[in-house]
Amino acid sequence: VEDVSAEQDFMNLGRWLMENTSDKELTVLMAQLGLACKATSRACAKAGIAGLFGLAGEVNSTGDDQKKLDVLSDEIFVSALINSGACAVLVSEERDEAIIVPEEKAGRFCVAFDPLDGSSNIDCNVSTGTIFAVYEKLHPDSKDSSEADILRTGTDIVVAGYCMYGAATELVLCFRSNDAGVERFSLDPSLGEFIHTHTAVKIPPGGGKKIYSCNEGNSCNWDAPILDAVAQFKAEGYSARYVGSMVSDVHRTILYGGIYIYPADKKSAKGKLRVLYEGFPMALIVETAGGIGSTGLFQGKVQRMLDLVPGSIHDRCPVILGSPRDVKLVLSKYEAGN
Ligand code: AHM
Ligand code: MG
Repeated sequence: VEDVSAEQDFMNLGRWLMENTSDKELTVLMAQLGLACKATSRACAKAGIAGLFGLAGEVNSTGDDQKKLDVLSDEIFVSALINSGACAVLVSEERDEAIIVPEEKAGRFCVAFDPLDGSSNIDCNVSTGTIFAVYEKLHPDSKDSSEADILRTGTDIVVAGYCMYGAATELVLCFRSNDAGVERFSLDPSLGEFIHTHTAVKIPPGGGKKIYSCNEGNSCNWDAPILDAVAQFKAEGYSARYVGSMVSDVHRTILYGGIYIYPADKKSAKGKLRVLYEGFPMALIVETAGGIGSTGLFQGKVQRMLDLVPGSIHDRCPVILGSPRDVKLVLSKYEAGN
């Protein structure tokens, strides 16, 4: 019933943006991001037929082998964002350096993005996603732009979002200034439009449908608080669910409740996930939905993730996010250890 009414309402992304943002430049930028998500969705859906599975033969900024679809989706987003005329600085997981947009095409915003997250799932047709964070330049009227415009705390983000390329392609947006909060849009492939389906999404408080999500293959390297917390989840009858694509694992966590953990460990003192285009946008969305996003014990203290200041564009941080009850349980283990 909900789907039918959503369709009859014809609230597509374009109309939703026009009704909910007074900022024309931001509206154009978000429409271009939506278009790039649709192009990436189409590329993922056609990948087998178009010969797009497999490696591109390159290694990206963080040392991972690049897949053909990683490269293609990066080009899609860079081109869409530069041509929006709304961007000054772009940071992509797939590029070592930030892109400073030439003055004739530059605008007020900076975007950090992972164009196709969950690379290990590309070739076996398991869900992947795009994650992005939009900032406004420190000095919007200045012609000068640099990495400093984007190396800022997560609390400065203007819009955070992700797009999941799953059984359906779904776009989730969170405008910091919008009262509604976390908004869901579903791609209707026959219309080629994102249709608004849910407003003000809230995460369950936790402890209901009990799910913990982490790569337990790394547990031999975890610290005692993470081991204790996961042992307690199991003792309380939690189910394990782990896709290995952050977008899917976090999307499920927001909708069903539970916890998603990618901690620091003995091998990786900063964890695996990147601050600017993985940790921050997801933490802002989860917090806006009523959840908690933390780093756990990191750089000597237990921190709210959004308060970090990344030191470099590809910086990493540990990620612990989800329902308040479940995240608090993990944090209580750190407190008990102090
Ligand atoms: P990627 O950016 O190279 O795709 O890596 C990020 C992904 C996340 O989507 C996911 O949560 C995590 O890496 C999974 O890592 P692991 O395979 O170590 O469990
Ligand atoms: Mg990634």
